[in-house]
Amino acid sequence: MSILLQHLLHEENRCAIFSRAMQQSSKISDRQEKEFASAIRIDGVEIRLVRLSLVEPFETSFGKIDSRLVFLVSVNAAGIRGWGEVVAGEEPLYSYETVGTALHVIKNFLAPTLLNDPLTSHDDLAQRFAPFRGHNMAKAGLELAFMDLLAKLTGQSLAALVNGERKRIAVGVSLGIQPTIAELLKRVDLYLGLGYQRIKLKIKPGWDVDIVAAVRRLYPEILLSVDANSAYTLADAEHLRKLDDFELLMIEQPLHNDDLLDHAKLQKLLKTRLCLDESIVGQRQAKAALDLESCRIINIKIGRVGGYSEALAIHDLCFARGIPVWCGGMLESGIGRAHNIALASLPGFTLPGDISASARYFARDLISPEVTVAEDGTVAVPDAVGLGFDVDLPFIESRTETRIYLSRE
Ligand code: OSB
Ligand code: MG
Repeated sequence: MSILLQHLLHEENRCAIFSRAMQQSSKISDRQEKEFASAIRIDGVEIRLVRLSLVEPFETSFGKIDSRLVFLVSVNAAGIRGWGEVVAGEEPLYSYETVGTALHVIKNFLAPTLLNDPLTSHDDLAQRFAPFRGHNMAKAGLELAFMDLLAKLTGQSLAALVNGERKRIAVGVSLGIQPTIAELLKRVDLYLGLGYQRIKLKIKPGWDVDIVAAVRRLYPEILLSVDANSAYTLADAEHLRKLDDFELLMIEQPLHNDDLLDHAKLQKLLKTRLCLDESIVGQRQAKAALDLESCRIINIKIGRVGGYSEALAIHDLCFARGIPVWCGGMLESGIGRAHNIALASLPGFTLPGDISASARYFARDLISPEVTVAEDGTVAVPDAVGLGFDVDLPFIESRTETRIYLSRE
């Protein structure tokens, strides 16, 4: 074992590196009492693009996919490997980022900043990424890998590293647009039977009020929400007001991704709470949205906001203002999902997340054991070190379409 690792794993040093007493702190570095005694020297960054078929197509207002090109990033130091995932899609539909843009940005800009000089802290990593504008999903992928590495080097779970508290998290399922209402009802019935605590229906013009009415008629009591992925404009306000009749938990991202002002106008016209997803790309947008009253709930996705530090800052801001948050999903593989589970263990995550069982997405996941949802609609937060799941390398290898290894010059 290297001297660095021996040092980091020593119980006293571990406690010195991260103080768990500092709850409510927005920065990971504030949870850290001092810089690492020895800096972390990253030996290499590996990128793998892995094709996984979805168990069934997933359709939203912006498109339909039947597989994911999963973008895995791993970093290694002192013989230990940390894993992250870039959640970007193959086309710039949910956001401008794609697998291609993330590959370009990581390879040419982000990874070189980590490989050149040893890292002294999480803050150090954030400072190296800060000059680069946007590309949050690319930044997050690398940051997640670094966080898993950090958790492993310091002998703790990811949830412990971010001061997560919950042992189990409540989860829901996001149901795509279906060919018929009958097909949708079949899926609602299936997932409620499996225990899921909340059903989210993807909507778009022509697939909205009627389907919500049909689901509500059969299930008057369930937690039910809708997600429009920016399919409407303020001119649709009267139509969207019809959704007020169905006691929805929230309406997620009805309007354009960068329009906080129109969301604020719409929120004033509706009884149902609005939740923002696409609009919240960082803590400044979160603060602006709350100040403007553009929404009353926020969906936090680590990828969309650029990593854990930004996700934690949004969590802390919402927690302080009594705004509920929940953890969104991007049809991640188990590796991205493991990070979502750690994040959702924080106390402000009071609504069920889009963190479904591995089997809801893929015939076989990249981790073992796979993520499972208990009958009570909860997922266990692992307490093993790092991700808390084993990464299934042989299976990843068998599905890898592209592999790129970046090392020090
Ligand atoms: O808007 O929340 C969304 C999937 C891909 C892109 C955007 C979204 C979604 C989902 C699925 O709703 C959430 C999941 O189960 O991963
Ligand atoms: Mg959404």
